[in-house]
Amino acid sequence: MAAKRPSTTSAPKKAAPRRSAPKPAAPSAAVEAPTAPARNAALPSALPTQNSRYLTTSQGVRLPDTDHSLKAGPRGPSLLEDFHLREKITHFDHERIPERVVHARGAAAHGSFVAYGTAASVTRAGFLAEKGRETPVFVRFSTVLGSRGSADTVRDVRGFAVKFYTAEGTMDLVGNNMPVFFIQDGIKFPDLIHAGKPHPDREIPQAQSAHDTFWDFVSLHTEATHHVIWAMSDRGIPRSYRTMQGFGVHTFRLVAGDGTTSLVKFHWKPVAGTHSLVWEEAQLAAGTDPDFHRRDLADAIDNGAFPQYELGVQVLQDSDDETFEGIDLLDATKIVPEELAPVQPIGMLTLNRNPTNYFAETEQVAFHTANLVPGIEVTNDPLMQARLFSYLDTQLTRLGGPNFTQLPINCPHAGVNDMLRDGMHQMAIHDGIAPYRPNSLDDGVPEVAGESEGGYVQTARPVSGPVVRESPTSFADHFSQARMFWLSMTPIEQLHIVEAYTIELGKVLEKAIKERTLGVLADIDADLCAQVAAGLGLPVPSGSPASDVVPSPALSQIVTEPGPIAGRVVGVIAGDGADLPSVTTLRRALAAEGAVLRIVAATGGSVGKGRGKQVVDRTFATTRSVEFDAVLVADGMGGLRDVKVTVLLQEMFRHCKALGAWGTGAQVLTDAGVDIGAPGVLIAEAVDRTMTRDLIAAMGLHRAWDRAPLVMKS
Ligand code: HDE
Repeated sequence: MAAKRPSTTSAPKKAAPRRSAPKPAAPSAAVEAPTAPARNAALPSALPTQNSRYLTTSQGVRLPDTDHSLKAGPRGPSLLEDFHLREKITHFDHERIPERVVHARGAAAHGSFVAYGTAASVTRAGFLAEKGRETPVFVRFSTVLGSRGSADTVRDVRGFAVKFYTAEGTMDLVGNNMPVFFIQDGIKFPDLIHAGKPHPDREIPQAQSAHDTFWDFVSLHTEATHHVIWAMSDRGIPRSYRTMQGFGVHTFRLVAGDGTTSLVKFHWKPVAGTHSLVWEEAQLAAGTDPDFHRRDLADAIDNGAFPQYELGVQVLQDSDDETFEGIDLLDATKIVPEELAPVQPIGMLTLNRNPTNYFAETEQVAFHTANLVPGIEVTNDPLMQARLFSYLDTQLTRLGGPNFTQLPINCPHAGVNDMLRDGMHQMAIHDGIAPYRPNSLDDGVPEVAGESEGGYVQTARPVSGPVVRESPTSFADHFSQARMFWLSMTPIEQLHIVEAYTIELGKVLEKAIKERTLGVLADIDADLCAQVAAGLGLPVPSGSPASDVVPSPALSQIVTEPGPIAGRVVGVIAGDGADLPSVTTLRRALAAEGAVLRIVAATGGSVGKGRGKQVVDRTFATTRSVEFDAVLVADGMGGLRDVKVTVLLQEMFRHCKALGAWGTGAQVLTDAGVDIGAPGVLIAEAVDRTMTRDLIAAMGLHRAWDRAPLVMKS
């Protein structure tokens, strides 16, 4: 008999359990408790997959060894009868599912939505209308073009998809962080995405629009012009998912209790304000921390700085021509300026829990634009109509069959009795013998529900017209709202737009595509066109921009009053000789605002001695300026010379972020070539009330844009 081999895997040291660690049932020599309690209380079911203390096969057979395959002798071949080896490897081989065709890269969080009750006059959807009603939600943010492993901070549109688990059934609001779209008719979506994705020959570039096929398509297809200028603006590089607006994009039809209908546009407004990165930061982050947005979201929630977004609606009259002030409400390339129709707040979304398992929740969540509840209906927007087909269809491939609504993350919280049966991965054990209607054998159940019983009864809307492949003539204006967007920007935002077009087109190889795009820009604005042409070294074409465009100041992101700083991060450069008691004072003041302080030092471990000792969060080698919203140098660091610190401080300065020092720390700024008299550079003798107040205010403004001319000069 072969001697029992000792395991070569040494027992791991016990680490402190993570919040999401599995909690196995109490050990028992013989029979264990049949099921563990569901760990994820918000999900209606959690299968018993981790309810044994012992390692088992998927059939529940306990295993003595998972490090050695079964072999004919220690040096012999592996045996086919090793069911554990075969199961382990086979399952591993099938661990991946197809990534989403678009929006593959995402991050998500659980939370809840609380209605203000203000929507009661326009919709009978209880989760919007009933004051104080709290509805669980799952929200997934994403980029559009990149693959699952691509960087977060690329220039792109961001997805903002919200699943409301309402008592009347699941409602999905699958929106973006920009209120318009590149195309007016869903039939063009494959063309748009084929143009935006990497070139099919070499599969480059990844997660970028700065390449020939994208600009070829959008310059030939001018209805994209409005969305493209949004993507080239600061909106294309958000600071955080927490600081991003969201939009339903399409016009929806809301139905009130008395049957009256209105047309609405949905808006999510982040309580933390709408803020962006600057381009150099976005690029640095893509390299130094490709998970920048994913990490920021998870960290903020872990730190208790729960991201919040207020839901609002622009309510417009449901008229025969579905038009408001000359704006065709079925055209997804148009917005309704907030100055013409104010956004009326109807509820608050709070994200307060990170997913337990990325694959089970964030990857397997299946949004669908046709997931609607009574009181919310679609319109004839031809972009929206195509989406009503696409999302269910895509889930069939991505999730391997029609039963994906049984996955815990996709399970409605409302009662279900759907008569859908069988299919791949059927997890339910349905009762009864009559999954059809009418039946008498299962007591006539399920019954159908009329409007008064909460049934989804579509508003009877008249439809008529010849069968044609045509767009309404009102869809023909492709430039006036792009011009409105341009004219609504402040000078610094306009500068960023010019830079973005110049960089993107600078990466296009075909001269004809650049020239054609300049022709498009000329129809937006002569100045914009001239500046981009100058950057590209090409002649300036003439255009005919619309003359009667009124700007919409609500489109600008620049704030003049400080906003909240919850979730923001302050780096303090410190060392053994630093004034650490003041670091503690500062940490407390920031914590009171929901912000986090991180000590940055030459080496890891801790700084200081005895009771004043503080843990080092980052070293000069492991951090980069993108991690911080503000950086301060502590008193006592006067003699510090380190090229990485110099780069860090220069980047903070260049990106117009708050930076400063107290006491001798100011010397480090001067040594790094930072102009300590520049806007947003805070120099103080000591950490006192004035200093912390100024720091909080500077971060609340997001950037010291007044510094921009100095930065450009240098
Ligand atoms: Fe999507 N879109 N889309 N889309 N979309 C998908 O569905 C599609 C459109 C949006 O986090 C896919 O489950 C078509 C507009 C988001 O899981 C797919 C058309 C808007 C997400 C699909 C559009 C969006 C998707 C890929 C033109 C903003 C990610 C995987 C008719 C209002 C949701 C999937 C998540 C995902 C199709 C246009 C937003 C292929 C055909 C307009 C946020 O079904």
